[in-house]
Amino acid sequence: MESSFDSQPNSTEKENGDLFSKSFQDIISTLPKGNSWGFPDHLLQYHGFWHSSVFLQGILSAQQQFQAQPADIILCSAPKTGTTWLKSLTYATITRTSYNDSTSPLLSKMPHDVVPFMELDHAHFSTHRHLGIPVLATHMPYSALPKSVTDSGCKIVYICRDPKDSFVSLYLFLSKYQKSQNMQTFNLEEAFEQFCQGVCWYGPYWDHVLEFWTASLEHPDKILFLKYEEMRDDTILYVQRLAEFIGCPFSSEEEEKGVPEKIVKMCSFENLSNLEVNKNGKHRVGGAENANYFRKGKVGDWENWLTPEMAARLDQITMQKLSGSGLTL
Ligand code: PAP
Repeated sequence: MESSFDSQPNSTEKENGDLFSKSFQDIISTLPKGNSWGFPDHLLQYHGFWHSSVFLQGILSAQQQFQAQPADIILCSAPKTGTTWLKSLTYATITRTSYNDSTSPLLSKMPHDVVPFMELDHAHFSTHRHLGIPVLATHMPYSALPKSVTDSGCKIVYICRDPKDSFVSLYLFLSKYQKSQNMQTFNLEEAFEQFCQGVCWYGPYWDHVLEFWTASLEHPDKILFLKYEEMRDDTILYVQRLAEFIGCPFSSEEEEKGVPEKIVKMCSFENLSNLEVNKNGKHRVGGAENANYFRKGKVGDWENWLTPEMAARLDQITMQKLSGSGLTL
C-alpha cells in the first residue's frame, strides 16, 4: 500500500508554504509563552491550549488547508493516552480483508507510520491523499479541528486515559527523548506542577478530554468516546464496537473464525512491542526510537512514580474539572 509520507510539495504549495510561514511568525510572536519542560522552545498558548511551535504550525496549516472527506475516520487523542494502540486496532480492523495477522503491514511498520498524523503529514500537502485507507490521527483539541472535519460529518474516534498514567507516560517519554539527544532532563516534580497547571503539549489535559466528551454527547453517531482502561479490560468488545462505529462490523462468520480476537492479539502491547520494527526502529518524525512508544502499556503504573500526595492532587483536579459532566476518569 502506498503512503503519502514521501510526498513533496509542488511549487505552488511551496510558495503558499512560504507565505504561511511568514504569517505564522506574526501570529506566534503575539502568543503567551509557557514552560516547555526543558525543551528549548517555549510552549505557546493558542485558543486556550498549549502547543509546541511545530505542532501549532501544523494545526494552523491544517485548519486552512485540510479537506476532510465524509468517509474519513479521524483518530483523536491527547498525547500518551493510547494513540499508538488505537491506530493499530483501527488499521487492522479496516484492512482485515486485505491482510491477516501474518501479512499485515503492522508487522513491519510502526503504527504511527501506517496512520498519518494530521499536524505533520497532512497539514501542508492536504491534497496528497494516496492513503489507501481513510484513517488519520491528530492530537488537536476538538475546537481546533479543521472545519471540514466537523462539516463533512466524518467519523471521529477519541481515546482518553487516567491523567495520572498519561502524565507519567508523557514525562518518561520526554525524559527518554531528552537523554537520547544528550539534553538535560526535566525534573519530575516540576513537570508535574506544569501538568497540573495545564501547561503541557495539547493541554490542559482535562479541557481536551471535556471538549470531545461534550461533543460525543451531542453527536453520538459521529464521535465514539473510548477510555484506555475500559479497552484494556475488554479489548475484544471495544474492537467490535469500533468496527461497527466505523462502518465495517464483523460478520458472524468472522466472529466464528475469531477475527476480532486475532486483531486484538496482533495489536496487543506484548505482540507489537516485541516486533523488530518496534524494538529497534526509529520513528520517521524527529527520529524518536519506536521502542519509546511502547513502555509498559499498563493501567495504574503511576503508582511507581507519583507520591500519594501527587496522585491525590491530580485526582482532585480531575474531580473538579469533570464535575457535572457525567464523565469520570
Ligand atoms: P503518542 O501520543 O506519542 O502517540 P500514545 O500511543 O498515545 O503516545 O501513548 C503511549 C502509551 O500507550 C504508552 O503507555 P505507558 O508509557 O504507560 O506504557 C505505551 O506503552 C502505551 N501503548 C503503546 N502500544 C500499546 C498497546 N498495543 N496496547 C496498550 N498500550 C499501548
